[in-house]
Amino acid sequence: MPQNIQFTRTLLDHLRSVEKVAVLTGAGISAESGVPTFRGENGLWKKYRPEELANFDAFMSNPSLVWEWYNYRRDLISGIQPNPGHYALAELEPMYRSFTLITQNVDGLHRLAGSKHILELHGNIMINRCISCGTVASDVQGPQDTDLPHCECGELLRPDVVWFGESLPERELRLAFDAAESCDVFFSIGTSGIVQPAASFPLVAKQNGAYVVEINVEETVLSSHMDETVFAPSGEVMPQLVRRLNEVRD
Ligand code: BJW
Ligand code: ZN
Repeated sequence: MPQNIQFTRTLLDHLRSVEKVAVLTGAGISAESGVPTFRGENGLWKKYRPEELANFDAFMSNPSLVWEWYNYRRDLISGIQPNPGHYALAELEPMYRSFTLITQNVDGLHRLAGSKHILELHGNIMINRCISCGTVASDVQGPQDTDLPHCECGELLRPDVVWFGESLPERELRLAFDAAESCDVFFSIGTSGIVQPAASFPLVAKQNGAYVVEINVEETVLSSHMDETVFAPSGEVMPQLVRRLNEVRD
């Protein structure tokens, strides 16, 4: 039975009057769909930390291992659905003149839930890209048994995601900074706030005068910077928030 979430009058009043909302999501928003988060108790895959697998050197020194991780995650993601947290964000979007959904997730669940203005900061796990010529392959097939997938140019294909030490896509990064700088309310949902540059967006929003809200099941390194924190699962919090906003002003 979902708990009854209390929102402050300040937050509800803001959300009923402002025009620009920006949201940053992380792995936690997909947790209730069954996608494991990166960090924390269930965050490890075969005892590897994400930092050990999500980098180019790891891929080049053991592409089979890294492909095994991505294939495991692709299989998992292809069998799951968005949860009420994703759907509530899609419902929130048309209520505002400007609504930007910045996601660190590569699972595509926001799009599946119906969100439109999405910035995928870390790419999309279902797409392959050549490590040499950059050709993007829409064929989502990973390696079969021991065969590694190759581009027509002969080089290895990799998942089209952003690994540690790599630049984020330029357009998405610029639009995300713009949204953080110009929004009236900023939500940080289901992210540990450890990975840069995404983790800086809530702080940028706050420095520029936004009302900043965190939704997470536990405290994070960002919590103390927030105007408001709600410590409960996003799949419970977000639908209740949208319901409150749709109620006649009391
Ligand atoms: C719930 C919940 C529920 C659970 N409801 N909540 C400045 C300072 C220090 C270091 C750096 C810096 N700038 C750059 C760096 C280096 C690096 C970095 O940040 N390192 C840190 C570890 C310190 N950053 C980079 O390298 C980035 N590139 C870059 O900056 O380029 C410029 C540059 C290049 C070279 C040198 C310097 C600069 C790229 C980062 C790429 C991250 N990639 C990954 C993998 C993507 C592909 C894939 O999916 O495989 O992205 S790593 C992984 O972490 C993934 C995630 O998107 C990302 C963030 O994780 P997230 O989403 O926060 O998940 P968790 O698991 O950490 O947290 C889940 C949260 O949910 C928890 O808080 C739970 O409590 C909560 N939760 N259930 C609500 N039901
Ligand atoms: Zn190629």
